Amino acid sequence: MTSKTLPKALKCLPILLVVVLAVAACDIPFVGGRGPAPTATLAAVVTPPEAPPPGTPSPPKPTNTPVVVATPEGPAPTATPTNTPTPIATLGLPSTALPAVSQVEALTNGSFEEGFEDGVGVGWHAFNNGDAKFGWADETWPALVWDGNHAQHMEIWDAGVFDRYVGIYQTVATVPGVSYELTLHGVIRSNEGSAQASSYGYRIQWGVDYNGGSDWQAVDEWTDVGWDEQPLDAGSYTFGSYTTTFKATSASTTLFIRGWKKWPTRGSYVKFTVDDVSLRASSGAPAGKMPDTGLGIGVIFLAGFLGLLLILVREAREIIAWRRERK
Ligand SMILES: [Ca+2]
Repeated sequence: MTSKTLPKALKCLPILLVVVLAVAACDIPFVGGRGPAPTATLAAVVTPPEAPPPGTPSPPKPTNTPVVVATPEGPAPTATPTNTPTPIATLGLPSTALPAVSQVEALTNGSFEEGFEDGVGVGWHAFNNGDAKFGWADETWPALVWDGNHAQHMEIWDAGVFDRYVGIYQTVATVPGVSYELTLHGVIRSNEGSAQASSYGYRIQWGVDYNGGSDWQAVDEWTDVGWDEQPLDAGSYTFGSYTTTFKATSASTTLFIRGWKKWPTRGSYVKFTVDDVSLRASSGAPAGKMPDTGLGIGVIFLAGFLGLLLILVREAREIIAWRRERK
């Protein structure tokens, strides 16, 4: 070590100290520090009703006029409904490869306030499996509207065979690998008036075609939303609310919602109401920004701080060596 080393080292020291002090003075979210913990608790939270509960209108009769479609020669049911729990998407650490995803509503007319065509909400399509009579309508009875002034009404009657389905679906643009939160609200009404009386004969389920297809019978898994039926003319109703998440696997995903009449009871009538259906990205990141977990910034500054310490140690050793050399 020569005598020229010392001025260089001493010249660097103040700068390094200033940098270290500046880093220490900043409120930097180091890992394990005082920054807020990541909050990835988006899965399977039942949304509390925000809209006022259905009122008690009179007279207690629905005012909708369903569009009837009789299809006596429909194919035999091939779907095997299951009531297995909904697969909940896993929420891991943010990935640098995660695409920018808008958290705006993916569905069109999910609240059914944007009009109907032939009884089906604009943006949605209808389906059924025949061998019964089916109807869709613009529900405007306040007791059966969750938000706004309209809801989607669907019904089945004159069913002489098992497992009749009536439903709606919509295909939306999605981002592969991103989790989406599905929310819906609704009511099931029947002649029998209760799940016990009908032997759980009427259910609402949802399913997804992860490739954006329109064939409801190609859906691999249907999930029950857990709502039990209520009397046809109760006057006021308790809305069911349901929230879950699933992960998109392609750029196009189709959401199916169906009402299910299990038993061949021709004299039994079932009416399904669905409203405020929502599908939003639940793990997306605003464009150009990583999720704010504090992890990335903390690691960067921690690495910088350790680098500065190494430089200081090295300079100190050089000073000691220089002093020994002078002696
Ligand atoms: Ca509505």
